[in-house]
Amino acid sequence: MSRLVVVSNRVPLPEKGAQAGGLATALQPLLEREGGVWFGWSGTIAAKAAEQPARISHAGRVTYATIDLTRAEHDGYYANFANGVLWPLLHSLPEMMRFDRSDAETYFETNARFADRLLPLLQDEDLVWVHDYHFLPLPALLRARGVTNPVGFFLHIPFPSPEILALAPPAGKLITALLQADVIGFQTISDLGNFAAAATTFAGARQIGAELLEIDGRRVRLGVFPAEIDAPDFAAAALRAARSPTVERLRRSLGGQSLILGVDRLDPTKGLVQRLAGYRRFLETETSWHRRVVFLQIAPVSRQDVASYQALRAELSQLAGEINSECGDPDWTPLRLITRGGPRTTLAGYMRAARIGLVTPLRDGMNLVAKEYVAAQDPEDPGVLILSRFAGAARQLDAALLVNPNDPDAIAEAIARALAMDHRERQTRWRAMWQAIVENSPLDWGFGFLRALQQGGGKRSAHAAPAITPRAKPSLPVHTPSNAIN
Ligand code: GDG
Repeated sequence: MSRLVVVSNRVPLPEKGAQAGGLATALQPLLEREGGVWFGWSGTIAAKAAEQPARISHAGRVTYATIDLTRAEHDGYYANFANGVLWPLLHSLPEMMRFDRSDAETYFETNARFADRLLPLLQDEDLVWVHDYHFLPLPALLRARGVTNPVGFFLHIPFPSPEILALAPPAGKLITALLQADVIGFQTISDLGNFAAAATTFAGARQIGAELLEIDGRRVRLGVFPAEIDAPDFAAAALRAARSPTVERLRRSLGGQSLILGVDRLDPTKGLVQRLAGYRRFLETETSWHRRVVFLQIAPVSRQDVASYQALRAELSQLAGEINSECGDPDWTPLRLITRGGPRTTLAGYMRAARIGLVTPLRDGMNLVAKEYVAAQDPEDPGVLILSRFAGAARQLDAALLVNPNDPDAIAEAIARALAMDHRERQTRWRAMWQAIVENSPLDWGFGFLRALQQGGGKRSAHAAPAITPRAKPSLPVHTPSNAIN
């Protein structure tokens, strides 16, 4: 069987503990089961980083290989270009972008250093799977170093229209470099369509099939691979956690009030400012709900080395203070904002305790929290998911209350509607959403991509890559909506 080599900016090193973030949630089950190499940034900045080889450690069947970044690499590649230009642009939020040509240069140079450090770790039969916007040029940089292995790329975040992409000066260079991958995967069909349009516009590719491009006589396969969670497993974790002292404490603190819950990395794309405005509008217009409802927003700080993220944290704290001081009462605090993360299982228990899951990103590749909220519900008495129509997850979870996250009135109305929703409608909506996620898993997602890579890749290799065959699915307990969590 081929060895899997995953490349992602952040690597969930076991000694660092669980971190908030969808990429690790999606990938970890596959790596832990199949084994392989996980290569990326250590999370450390070091003056001598450029001279060091990759640091290797092992846990279970996974070999972790990480490199440090210099301060200049961190600032130019990671903070300024990946997170200050590509992240907002790919989320179609160009007003947040701050472009500087020297950052773009550092981004390409740092990608080249990642390629240099990865090269000695690669073996002939490896399947190389590169992840996300930090590494758009990596496929070309690996080819330039003679790598003939199948190289796949998956984008966890959305892909914008060519007009928006064009706002970043190196758009053509980025797309041309990425097209050196054999298979390029997206969360939704519209991301794929936007990419195909960009590839023809900026890189001279020709679309020869719905999911097939041709460039320089080579074929590049595109595909849609929506990121998934293990819903039965998460449901079981939520049921267990619901009985834990931590979740019991939260429940007691509510004193019978209905819980509205948000769980998001503290990130401008998650629509937290607009969400708080929507909740405030709800409190102003629906006074009969005062003292009967509490909104808990868990927003673990993320990318605090990026200035705009620090500013967002301060803005949210201020908005939360205003909501509580202006809409609250001496005996009632309508909003709890927590910027610390917690164990994923505890979050599962909180989700089960929540009457409403409020998931309103301005735009999101997929949004696994939405799927987790559905999985965590009690089938006999499920809560209501309020979901942004601009999250990739809205395509599968269209039985949620779908809202435009830019419209505080729409969020306020959806909250009022969800709180008033009768049991029958809650159950009907929940069952439809459960059906949409229960048959999928992160393993199927991963194997689906790797199968495509095996079929689409390997053509440059002198010898074909041996087949990667998914083993039998792990023996999950049999779950149906009625027996899943009882
Ligand atoms: C990117 C894309 C795409 C949250 N807080 C804590 C914690 N979490 C976990 C959640 C969930 C994950 O992090 C967040 O995943 P999302 O998908 O919601 O969002 P991103 O981090 O932006 O993920 C996204 C995803 O990649 C996968 O392709 O869906 O669109 O932006 O699993 O439960 N986990 C822990 N502590 C926390 O405090 N342990």
